Amino acid sequence: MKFKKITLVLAAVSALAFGAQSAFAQYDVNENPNANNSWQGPASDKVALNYGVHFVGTLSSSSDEDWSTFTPPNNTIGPGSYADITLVSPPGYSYNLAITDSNGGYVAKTWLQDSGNVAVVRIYTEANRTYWIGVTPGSSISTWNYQLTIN
Ligand SMILES: [Ca+2]
Ligand SMILES: [Ca+2]
Repeated sequence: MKFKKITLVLAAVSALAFGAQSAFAQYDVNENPNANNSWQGPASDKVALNYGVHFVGTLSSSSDEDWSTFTPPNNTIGPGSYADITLVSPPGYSYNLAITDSNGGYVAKTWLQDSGNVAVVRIYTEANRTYWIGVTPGSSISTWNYQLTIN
């Protein structure tokens, strides 16, 4: 993620003021297995991801889809601002990583890596926009967790 200097200063001040509450802190969030986080499920059942969040989930069946939302904070938006989204599937598996807007529309993305169980895509971020990020089964699923992160 690219910052302007002023944004970095603001982030540092914010980190001092709010400590672990900073938007840039690293922390883990586990999927709620009882939530309907399919694409069609209610937005309230989707975890709101942010920079620095490690979302950990499991594809529990070949029809399970896990969708999260990502609304880039306004202080991270600027010319050329972007987010790199990383999906680490269980070893030996390669789950699908999908990114849409809230209407299911296409979001332009660049593949930075797609090898083995690691996929990384870059999207250019815009103000006041929510992205939907989906992890869906590939050809087979594992009982192991996958991890989704945004940097
Ligand atoms: Ca799941
Ligand atoms: Ca699900």
